[in-house]
Amino acid sequence: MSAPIFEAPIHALVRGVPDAYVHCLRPESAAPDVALAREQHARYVAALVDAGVEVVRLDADEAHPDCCFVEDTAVILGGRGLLTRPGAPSRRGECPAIAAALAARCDLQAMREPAVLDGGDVLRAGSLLFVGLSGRTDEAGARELAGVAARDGLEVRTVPVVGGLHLKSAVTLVDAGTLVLHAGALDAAPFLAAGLDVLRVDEPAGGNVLALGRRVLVSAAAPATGRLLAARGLDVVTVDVSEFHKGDGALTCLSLRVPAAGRWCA
Ligand code: CIR
Repeated sequence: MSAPIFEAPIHALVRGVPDAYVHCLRPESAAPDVALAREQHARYVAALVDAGVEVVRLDADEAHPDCCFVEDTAVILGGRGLLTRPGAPSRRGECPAIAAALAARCDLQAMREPAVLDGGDVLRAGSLLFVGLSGRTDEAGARELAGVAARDGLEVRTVPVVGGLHLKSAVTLVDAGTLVLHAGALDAAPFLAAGLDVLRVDEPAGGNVLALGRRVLVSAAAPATGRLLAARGLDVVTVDVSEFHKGDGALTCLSLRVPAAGRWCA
């Protein structure tokens, strides 16, 4: 069987920003402006559409202030996936609506208590799944994912996350064999050991970019990262997600991406 090809996702699930977003889980920082967050969300969705991704939109859920950060609620590996048990108890109620929306697109297995895992802690690079052990994801969660992933021949490798919310707060995929990593936030050694190229950047928001094939979305808060990736020939699109950074989120968090059959995506 030939290895799957890295490509832009075919579908992406997004969820609206509730009024309650002002009460999202966040560090001690300024409260987000919900109206501006909605405008930024609309531009983020437009960037996905412009990249050729078919977007599936779910309504906001006022009972769940963090519901727009859909990435944390599932890990999609193609035809198969894991419905997570998010590390923050207040977020677990986000999952049933996600399960219903994904039911027709992939075969989802639900995680069992007491394991916890957030999708923001899962970084796929080819046949490897790096799983961040963070304040939201534990060893049992990594084992649950490993069980699902093994059926597709994928291997889980755990990585300690000491600063920051999630693994992907600090490191994300740029292309099939390259990562961008916020230097100082995370040790590059596990990724280098896997044969990946690692581009180190100094901007905190630069560690989280969203690769959609050759196109890469980069936060407006990381202009030097955008220039670095453009110089490598990538099609960089800058998206302002300031109000999601205030909620400890970034570009990947705002969508759940589904690859086409026989493909894999960021
Ligand atoms: C949380 O603390 O759960 C949200 N305020 C932010 C989640 C960001 N998600 C992500 O990085 N995948």
